[in-house]
Amino acid sequence: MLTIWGRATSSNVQKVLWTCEELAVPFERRDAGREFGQVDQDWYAELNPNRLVPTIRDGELILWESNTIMRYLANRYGGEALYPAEPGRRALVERWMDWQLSTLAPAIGPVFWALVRPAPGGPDAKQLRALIDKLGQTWALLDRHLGNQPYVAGAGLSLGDIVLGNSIRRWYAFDFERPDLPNLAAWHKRLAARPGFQSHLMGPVV
Ligand SMILES: N[C@@H](CCC(=O)N[C@@H](CS)C(=O)NCC(=O)O)C(=O)O
Repeated sequence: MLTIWGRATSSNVQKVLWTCEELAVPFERRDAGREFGQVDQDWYAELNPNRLVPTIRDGELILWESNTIMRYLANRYGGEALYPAEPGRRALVERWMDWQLSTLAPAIGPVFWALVRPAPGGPDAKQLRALIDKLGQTWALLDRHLGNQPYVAGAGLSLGDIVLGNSIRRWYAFDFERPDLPNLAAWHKRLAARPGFQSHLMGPVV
Protein backbone atom coordinates (compact mmCIF):
# COMPACT_ATOMS: atom_id res chain seq x y z
CA MET A 1 0.00 0.00 0.00
CA LEU A 2 1.27 3.45 -0.95
CA THR A 3 1.78 5.70 2.09
CA ILE A 4 1.51 9.49 1.79
CA TRP A 5 2.60 11.75 4.63
CA GLY A 6 1.09 15.23 4.55
CA ARG A 7 -1.83 17.27 5.81
CA ALA A 8 -4.82 17.33 3.48
CA THR A 9 -4.81 21.16 3.36
CA SER A 10 -1.37 21.37 1.72
CA SER A 11 -1.41 22.38 -1.96
CA ASN A 12 1.50 20.06 -2.71
CA VAL A 13 -0.13 17.12 -0.93
CA GLN A 14 -3.37 17.77 -2.82
CA LYS A 15 -1.59 17.41 -6.18
CA VAL A 16 -0.49 13.92 -5.17
CA LEU A 17 -3.87 12.89 -3.76
CA TRP A 18 -5.70 13.97 -6.91
CA THR A 19 -3.15 12.12 -9.07
CA CYS A 20 -3.76 8.93 -7.05
CA GLU A 21 -7.49 9.35 -7.55
CA GLU A 22 -7.13 9.75 -11.35
CA LEU A 23 -4.90 6.66 -11.46
CA ALA A 24 -7.16 4.70 -9.09
CA VAL A 25 -4.15 3.95 -6.88
CA PRO A 26 -5.14 3.09 -3.30
CA PHE A 27 -3.16 4.89 -0.60
CA GLU A 28 -2.99 5.53 3.10
CA ARG A 29 -2.53 9.20 4.05
CA ARG A 30 -0.94 10.07 7.38
CA ASP A 31 -1.27 13.60 8.75
CA ALA A 32 2.01 15.52 8.98
CA GLY A 33 3.06 19.16 8.81
CA ARG A 34 1.90 22.34 10.57
CA GLU A 35 -0.56 21.51 13.40
CA PHE A 36 0.13 17.77 13.01
CA GLY A 37 3.89 18.04 13.61
CA GLN A 38 5.85 14.89 12.66
CA VAL A 39 8.08 16.80 10.23
CA ASP A 40 10.23 17.95 13.17
CA GLN A 41 10.90 14.34 14.23
CA ASP A 42 14.16 12.55 13.41
CA TRP A 43 12.34 9.64 11.73
CA TYR A 44 10.67 12.11 9.34
CA ALA A 45 13.94 13.88 8.48
CA GLU A 46 15.34 10.47 7.54
CA LEU A 47 12.59 10.18 4.94
CA ASN A 48 12.57 13.82 3.86
CA PRO A 49 15.48 16.01 4.99
CA ASN A 50 13.55 19.11 3.86
CA ARG A 51 11.04 18.46 6.67
CA LEU A 52 8.24 19.38 4.27
CA VAL A 53 5.19 17.52 2.96
CA PRO A 54 4.38 15.48 0.96
CA THR A 55 6.61 12.42 1.32
CA ILE A 56 5.60 9.02 -0.03
CA ARG A 57 6.72 5.44 0.52
CA ASP A 58 5.94 2.88 -2.15
CA GLY A 59 7.53 -0.44 -1.30
CA GLU A 60 11.23 0.31 -0.81
CA LEU A 61 11.02 3.70 -2.51
CA ILE A 62 10.89 6.89 -0.46
CA LEU A 63 10.19 10.04 -2.49
CA TRP A 64 9.63 13.75 -1.91
CA GLU A 65 8.96 16.75 -4.25
CA SER A 66 5.31 16.70 -5.26
CA ASN A 67 5.81 17.06 -9.03
CA THR A 68 8.39 14.26 -9.03
CA ILE A 69 5.99 12.09 -7.03
CA MET A 70 3.23 12.75 -9.60
CA ARG A 71 5.49 11.76 -12.49
CA TYR A 72 6.59 8.64 -10.63
CA LEU A 73 3.00 7.59 -9.90
CA ALA A 74 1.93 8.12 -13.51
CA ASN A 75 4.93 6.15 -14.80
CA ARG A 76 4.44 3.36 -12.27
CA TYR A 77 0.66 3.00 -12.37
CA GLY A 78 -0.39 3.23 -15.99
CA GLY A 79 -0.77 6.98 -16.29
CA GLU A 80 -0.11 7.22 -20.02
CA ALA A 81 -3.15 9.46 -20.54
CA LEU A 82 -2.01 11.87 -17.82
CA TYR A 83 1.67 11.72 -18.74
CA PRO A 84 2.32 10.47 -22.29
CA ALA A 85 5.49 8.52 -23.07
CA GLU A 86 5.99 10.12 -26.50
CA PRO A 87 8.68 12.80 -25.90
CA GLY A 88 6.93 15.67 -27.66
CA ARG A 89 3.58 15.11 -25.96
CA ARG A 90 5.33 14.54 -22.64
CA ALA A 91 7.19 17.85 -22.98
CA LEU A 92 3.90 19.70 -23.48
CA VAL A 93 2.75 18.36 -20.10
CA GLU A 94 6.05 19.00 -18.33
CA ARG A 95 6.17 22.57 -19.58
CA TRP A 96 3.11 23.42 -17.45
CA MET A 97 4.46 21.51 -14.47
CA ASP A 98 7.60 23.64 -14.65
CA TRP A 99 5.52 26.78 -15.24
CA GLN A 100 3.58 26.04 -12.07
CA LEU A 101 6.80 25.88 -10.04
CA SER A 102 8.72 28.68 -11.72
CA THR A 103 6.07 31.23 -12.65
CA LEU A 104 2.70 30.64 -11.02
CA ALA A 105 3.85 29.68 -7.51
CA PRO A 106 5.90 32.89 -7.04
CA ALA A 107 2.88 34.92 -8.26
CA ILE A 108 0.19 33.25 -6.13
CA GLY A 109 2.31 32.67 -3.02
CA PRO A 110 2.43 36.31 -1.83
CA VAL A 111 -1.33 36.73 -2.42
CA PHE A 112 -2.10 33.54 -0.47
CA TRP A 113 0.14 34.55 2.42
CA ALA A 114 -1.24 38.10 2.56
CA LEU A 115 -4.88 36.92 2.61
CA VAL A 116 -4.74 33.64 4.50
CA ARG A 117 -1.72 33.85 6.77
CA PRO A 118 -1.00 37.59 7.02
CA ALA A 119 2.23 38.51 8.76
CA PRO A 120 2.60 41.75 10.75
CA GLY A 121 3.95 44.39 8.36
CA GLY A 122 2.59 42.48 5.35
CA PRO A 123 1.41 44.27 2.21
CA ASP A 124 -1.07 47.15 2.55
CA ALA A 125 -4.23 47.33 0.40
CA LYS A 126 -2.44 49.00 -2.52
CA GLN A 127 0.45 46.54 -2.48
CA LEU A 128 -1.99 43.64 -2.24
CA ARG A 129 -3.92 44.94 -5.26
CA ALA A 130 -0.65 45.09 -7.22
CA LEU A 131 0.11 41.46 -6.27
CA ILE A 132 -3.39 40.37 -7.34
CA ASP A 133 -3.03 42.26 -10.65
CA LYS A 134 0.30 40.56 -11.30
CA LEU A 135 -1.26 37.19 -10.59
CA GLY A 136 -4.14 38.06 -12.92
CA GLN A 137 -1.63 38.80 -15.69
CA THR A 138 -0.02 35.43 -15.09
CA TRP A 139 -3.38 33.67 -15.36
CA ALA A 140 -4.15 35.72 -18.50
CA LEU A 141 -1.30 33.94 -20.26
CA LEU A 142 -2.94 30.59 -19.53
CA ASP A 143 -6.34 31.99 -20.49
CA ARG A 144 -5.01 32.82 -23.97
CA HIS A 145 -3.49 29.35 -24.27
CA LEU A 146 -6.79 27.73 -23.30
CA GLY A 147 -8.56 29.56 -26.11
CA ASN A 148 -7.35 26.78 -28.43
CA GLN A 149 -7.78 23.65 -26.30
CA PRO A 150 -9.76 22.44 -23.28
CA TYR A 151 -6.77 21.35 -21.14
CA VAL A 152 -3.28 22.76 -20.80
CA ALA A 153 -1.58 20.04 -22.86
CA GLY A 154 -4.34 19.33 -25.36
CA ALA A 155 -7.64 17.49 -25.52
CA GLY A 156 -7.46 15.58 -22.23
CA LEU A 157 -6.61 16.10 -18.56
CA SER A 158 -2.90 15.69 -17.77
CA LEU A 159 -0.49 16.16 -14.89
CA GLY A 160 -0.08 19.71 -16.27
CA ASP A 161 -3.67 20.47 -15.20
CA ILE A 162 -3.50 18.64 -11.88
CA VAL A 163 -0.49 20.65 -10.66
CA LEU A 164 -2.46 23.86 -11.25
CA GLY A 165 -5.70 22.65 -9.64
CA ASN A 166 -5.11 23.97 -6.14
CA SER A 167 -4.02 27.40 -7.42
CA ILE A 168 -7.04 27.87 -9.69
CA ARG A 169 -9.33 26.78 -6.88
CA ARG A 170 -7.79 29.41 -4.61
CA TRP A 171 -7.95 32.10 -7.32
CA TYR A 172 -11.73 31.69 -7.54
CA ALA A 173 -12.22 31.12 -3.78
CA PHE A 174 -10.57 34.39 -2.72
CA ASP A 175 -12.83 37.37 -2.25
CA PHE A 176 -11.39 40.02 -4.58
CA GLU A 177 -12.05 41.55 -7.97
CA ARG A 178 -10.70 39.41 -10.81
CA PRO A 179 -10.16 40.15 -14.49
CA ASP A 180 -12.63 38.46 -16.84
CA LEU A 181 -10.80 35.40 -18.19
CA PRO A 182 -13.49 33.22 -19.80
CA ASN A 183 -11.25 30.37 -21.03
CA LEU A 184 -9.68 30.10 -17.60
CA ALA A 185 -13.10 30.07 -15.91
CA ALA A 186 -14.36 27.33 -18.26
CA TRP A 187 -11.21 25.26 -17.61
CA HIS A 188 -11.68 25.71 -13.84
CA LYS A 189 -15.23 24.33 -14.21
CA ARG A 190 -13.91 21.33 -16.17
CA LEU A 191 -11.34 20.59 -13.47
CA ALA A 192 -13.81 21.13 -10.62
CA ALA A 193 -16.12 18.51 -12.16
CA ARG A 194 -13.53 15.75 -11.58
CA PRO A 195 -14.18 13.56 -8.52
CA GLY A 196 -10.50 13.85 -7.50
CA PHE A 197 -10.73 17.66 -7.45
CA GLN A 198 -13.93 17.50 -5.42
CA SER A 199 -12.53 15.00 -2.91
CA HIS A 200 -9.18 16.63 -2.30
CA LEU A 201 -9.18 20.31 -3.33
CA MET A 202 -12.43 21.68 -1.98
CA GLY A 203 -11.56 21.87 1.73
CA PRO A 204 -10.95 25.10 3.65
CA VAL A 205 -8.24 27.40 2.25
CA VAL A 206 -5.89 27.59 5.25
N1 LIG B 1 8.81 21.67 -3.50
C1 LIG B 1 8.12 20.94 -2.45
C2 LIG B 1 7.50 21.95 -1.51
C3 LIG B 1 6.86 21.28 -0.33
C4 LIG B 1 6.25 22.31 0.62
O1 LIG B 1 6.63 23.50 0.63
N2 LIG B 1 5.30 21.85 1.41
C5 LIG B 1 4.66 22.72 2.39
C6 LIG B 1 3.14 22.50 2.33
S1 LIG B 1 2.43 22.99 0.79
C7 LIG B 1 5.11 22.34 3.79
O2 LIG B 1 5.58 21.24 4.02
N3 LIG B 1 4.97 23.28 4.72
C8 LIG B 1 5.30 23.04 6.09
C9 LIG B 1 4.26 22.27 6.83
O3 LIG B 1 3.16 22.00 6.31
O4 LIG B 1 4.55 21.93 8.00
C10 LIG B 1 7.07 20.01 -3.07
O5 LIG B 1 6.54 20.38 -4.14
O6 LIG B 1 6.79 18.93 -2.55
